[in-house]
Amino acid sequence: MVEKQPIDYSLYLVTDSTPAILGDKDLVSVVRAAVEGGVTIVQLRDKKSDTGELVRIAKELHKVTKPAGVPLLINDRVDMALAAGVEGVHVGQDDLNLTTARRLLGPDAIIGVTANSEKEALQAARDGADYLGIGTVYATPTKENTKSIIGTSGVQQILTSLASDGHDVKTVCIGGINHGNAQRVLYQTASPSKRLDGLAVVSAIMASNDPREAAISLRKLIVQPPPFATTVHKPTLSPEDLIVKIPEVIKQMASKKPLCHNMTNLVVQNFAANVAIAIGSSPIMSNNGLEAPNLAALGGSLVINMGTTTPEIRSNHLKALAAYNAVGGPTLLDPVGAGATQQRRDGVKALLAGGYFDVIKGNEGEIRTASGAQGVKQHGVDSGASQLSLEEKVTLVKGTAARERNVVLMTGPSDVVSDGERTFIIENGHQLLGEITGSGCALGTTIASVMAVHREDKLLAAIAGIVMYEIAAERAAARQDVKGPGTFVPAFIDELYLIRQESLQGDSRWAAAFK
Ligand code: 3NM
Ligand code: MG
Repeated sequence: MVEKQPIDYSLYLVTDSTPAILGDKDLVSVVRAAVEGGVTIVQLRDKKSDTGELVRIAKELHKVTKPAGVPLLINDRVDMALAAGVEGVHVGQDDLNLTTARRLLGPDAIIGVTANSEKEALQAARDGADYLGIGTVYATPTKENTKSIIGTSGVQQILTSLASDGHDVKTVCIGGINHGNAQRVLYQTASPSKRLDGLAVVSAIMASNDPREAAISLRKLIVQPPPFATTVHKPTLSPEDLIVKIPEVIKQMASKKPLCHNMTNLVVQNFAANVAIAIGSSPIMSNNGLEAPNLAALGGSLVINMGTTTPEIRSNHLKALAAYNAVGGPTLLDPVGAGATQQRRDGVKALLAGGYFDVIKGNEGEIRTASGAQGVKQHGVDSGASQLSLEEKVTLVKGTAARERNVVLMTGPSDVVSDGERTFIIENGHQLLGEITGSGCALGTTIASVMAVHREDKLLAAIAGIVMYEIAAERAAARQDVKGPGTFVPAFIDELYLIRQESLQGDSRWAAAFK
């Protein structure tokens, strides 16, 4: 048997001739420009034209794609692929089935299938699809009545299940992919066992005024990892290692005084800013997304705290997230009260779909909601009674971190933190932290401050932040003059400051209280 020529799926253009997307541009000219710009495969998708017209368009496009060595496929219509003599077809779940299409087109034709679920993907792979178009990733106005929106996590799940079923079928994903999310989608969809071979786009190229440039810049994005990608091997960390490394990392932070940009709620602005100063970072409290690009350029980190939510604040959060993601500035999400209201549930979804967070930090209800659990009931912003065993927490935190390819921290009497591979349970802290407002929020500020200087191992940065914070709380609570929450707050800020000073002087004994 002759092996098929390998096909490059990295930038897959799906055409659209509707005025809303193509505008008054000429379809053939747009495809020519896109091919010049580097699209590697093209699908003619036209749900409106008559058969004769469609065959004519296909032949025109083929004159552009064929000399460039770019395969041309036709959506749905096997008859037209045969009539126009193009390289293959793409069939949806409601179209002609794959086996019939294969029989009609022969073994050399490229046949792709739309897959929305693990079941559809496995079936198509078993039936011999050349590639799968996995989606819909994000809601998109380009396609009416799309099935479920599966996000990057849904794509990752499908890839994992294809790999465990032993398929090496090629894969692209589709739906709402653009220049702003291309790198992140490739990064976050990758499972340890299988990654996408490319991205399929309609409007990112077809609706562009400069389709050639749109294709060139997408190609550039696709071939390199996003600026926030963790590329280093993740070293194993023993508790003994941590006792040595934590004070070093804190010293590194306090001596560099990084900027920590907080988009936080009305209640904790002042407290979080004081905590930042005490630990040795430089806080800026700004909820204006328009100034985030300037701030991100200063090399600091970003905290997005959902404690105060309005539609306007959400749009500022998304702007700032994009600005920090673009330069690889570390970002932390604190999904305050995520399970309490529909607004907040939608908010956390929109933020996770809208950008990358290096760390997601929250209490049990918040992390469960962020992980996609249904029916989490939170009364206000407090965690409420715990519903998960420690074992279940570990599974959830680890799984969510692997899915998002980041660090997830669930705070509580035992804090559980994981990067999907390495998981720690931290037993430091004091119950007085639960008696004051904003202690969780300012922990986010602390972790983000550490991450701003220690980017090579974000799990270690997160652990260093937690441990510094919670040991300071233990030391404050142990003071003779601390009688309750009121006297605890100033003592706590003092202890954070003292731990910073000790670390700067190379005195690392404080970290021995780590447990
Ligand atoms: N198929 P844009 S989504 C053609 O989910 C198509 O199967 C989809 O357009 C699917 O890149 C889609 O403009 C449209 O978001 C994608
Ligand atoms: Mg179809």
